[in-house]
Amino acid sequence: MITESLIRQYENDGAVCIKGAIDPQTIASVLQNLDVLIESDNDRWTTIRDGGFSDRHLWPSMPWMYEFCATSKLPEIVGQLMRSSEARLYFDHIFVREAGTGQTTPWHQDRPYWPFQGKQIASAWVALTGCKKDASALKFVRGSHTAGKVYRPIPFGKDGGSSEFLDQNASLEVMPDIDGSPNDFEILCWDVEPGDVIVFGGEVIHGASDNTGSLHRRAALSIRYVGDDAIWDPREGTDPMVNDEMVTFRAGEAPHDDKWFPKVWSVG
Ligand SMILES: O=C(O)CCC(=O)C(=O)O
Repeated sequence: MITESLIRQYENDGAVCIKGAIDPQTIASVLQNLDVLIESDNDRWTTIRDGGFSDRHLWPSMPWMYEFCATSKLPEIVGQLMRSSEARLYFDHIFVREAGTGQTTPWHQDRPYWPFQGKQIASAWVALTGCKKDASALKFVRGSHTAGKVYRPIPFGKDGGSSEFLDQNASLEVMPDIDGSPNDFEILCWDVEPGDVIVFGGEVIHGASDNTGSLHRRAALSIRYVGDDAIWDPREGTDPMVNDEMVTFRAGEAPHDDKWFPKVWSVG
């Protein structure tokens, strides 16, 4: 499935779309589990905005999620695209946007939110429903990962601490106004069907538009993996979901701890 030309495209653009990477039965089963979650416990959602839900890091407590992250084709796809000899699971991240909602995902890079340094850090964003370029599709600033810039992360969650979070990252450059300067940025975006997978690196700028133009819920599952060059860097203000107290390695070391970062794929 992963050719040399696709790897080069990933390296140049920062993101690639692989059509039909996950089979329909698997998608149906993930959607079923997701429906149970949405119906069962509204309080658990870490971001509740108008018509949008998000939750993450379910794999340690939900076997169905671990099975999907660890035994589907995803870790191999991501590992090969990163040219890594192994892939370790970091976390799963659900993004649901109801029909008609004006909620967007602002432009951002992922790696600045996470306690890691490294280039071999990537996400596999799995379309659980279809979506169109003009309604909540994921979009990227093509090649933005090659500029060597780390922009200031902005808080997404409903939990407090936003101003502290902003202070901790105040030294970083503010994200440019991408929508306001369309001639300065080349945008990469795909219409997707259930089972299509977009793989993108931790430093490419990405976001998603609202779902006002759609009559359907948009649901996606983004699975984060780390590869050979990932180094633990638990800086202030990074996501505390897995923190320094929990792991068996120290800052500057590779995250070789099978409890929190299980090795889910390796070459050969
Ligand atoms: O699906 C979305 O709206 C956002 C996805 C995203 O930002 C990510 O997976 O890092």
